[in-house]
Amino acid sequence: TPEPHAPDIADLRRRAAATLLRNWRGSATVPTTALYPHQWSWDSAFIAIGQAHLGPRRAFAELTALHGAQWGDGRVPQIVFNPAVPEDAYFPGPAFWRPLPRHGPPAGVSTTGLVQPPVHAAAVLAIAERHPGAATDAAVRRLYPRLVRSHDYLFERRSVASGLVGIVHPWESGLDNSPSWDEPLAAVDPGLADDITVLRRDLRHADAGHRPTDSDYARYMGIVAAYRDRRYADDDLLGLPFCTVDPLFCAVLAWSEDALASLARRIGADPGRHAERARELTHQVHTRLFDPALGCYVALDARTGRALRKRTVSGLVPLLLPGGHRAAVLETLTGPSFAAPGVLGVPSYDLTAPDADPHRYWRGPTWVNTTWLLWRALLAHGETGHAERLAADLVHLVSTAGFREYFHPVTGEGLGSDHFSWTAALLLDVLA
Ligand code: 9WN
Repeated sequence: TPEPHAPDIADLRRRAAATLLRNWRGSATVPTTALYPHQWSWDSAFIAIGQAHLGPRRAFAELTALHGAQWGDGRVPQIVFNPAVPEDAYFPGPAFWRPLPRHGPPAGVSTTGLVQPPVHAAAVLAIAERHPGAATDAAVRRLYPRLVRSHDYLFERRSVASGLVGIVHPWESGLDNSPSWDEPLAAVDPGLADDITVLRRDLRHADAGHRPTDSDYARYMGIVAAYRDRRYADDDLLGLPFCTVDPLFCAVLAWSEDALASLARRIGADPGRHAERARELTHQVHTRLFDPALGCYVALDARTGRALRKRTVSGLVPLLLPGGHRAAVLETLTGPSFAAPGVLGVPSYDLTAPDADPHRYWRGPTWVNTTWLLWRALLAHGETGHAERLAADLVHLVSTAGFREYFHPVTGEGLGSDHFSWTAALLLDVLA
């Protein structure tokens, strides 16, 4: 018999599945209804990993829908806009991103011009491993060329700092207002500064103290406008107002490139090029982004060449990769910055830093997706004790506060939106 306060796991699983069903829109899933009413790129990868526990059909459908919006140049867009949703339901909506270039999405499809961390090939491998068989092989055969083109885009068009892969907007990191971006953002001209509060839709659905600031948003818009005015061309990345190298983005790309090698083997394609690319990027991350004094990896400002020396959760994610500075990162992950007594999950930022804010988005709160990535990394290295602690924390957070977007890392208070898809999806994976 369970203890009186032990979470009811079967009930949690049912509620997680109900959350995914509630957010399903016929061919893909929204991250949550009011705040994010369209399809997001890396959300869909995490969602597919959870859907795979309910069956392969929607898991593959989610990623097929996303790749249906793939650009002519191979990029998989950060947001695929749902044409049935009003323009002003989300800011910045589809009109702000236009005109989209000739190398943009298929005719009639509206998207942003940015990307997000490429978790997708790893997600496809996770679905395939859970549901082996002829139908899965057929689905993998259809998705594989699209995944390859999206990775080719990143390796070829986004190559910066000789051998690393760059991002051109904080939104591309997925960790939008991470302290790592404070320095490069301070040098960006704010666009639209005057009307930003009026334009922002997020503030209608979430507490302003839990979101990025107006000053962040003004700069986000300035960067988008500059990229849009060049028609999203990538031939002079350092001439854009923002261009950085992010440890999470690069580590996830190397991890997913390795997943592409496994997918290639399954369908009789050549895994060699993928294995080689994964190895080379892994080597670059380990040798160029590690900061021994901080005990973690750090981002790089590609425009100035400066290391962005902040201890964020992004800098722990290279633990997903083979080799590297495993012992040091493990010490940081389990030490006072991220795991002081009473801390739940992995906070998004070093809680001992003077500028940590445990309520504000990616500047302190615990998120399920980044905690999940580290849970996977710990399991891969046989660190089962630490992995089990993270899994138990996630179950505790969700069973007490609900399927929230993020959580106060100490009190466990639920923050941001509710009924959040990747929280539900990844909990299903942790409980499997
Ligand atoms: C901008 C959808 C997305 C996540 C990001 C998260 C947040 C968007 C926003 O929501 O960003 O992409 O409007 O704040 O930071 O990681 O993919 O859930």
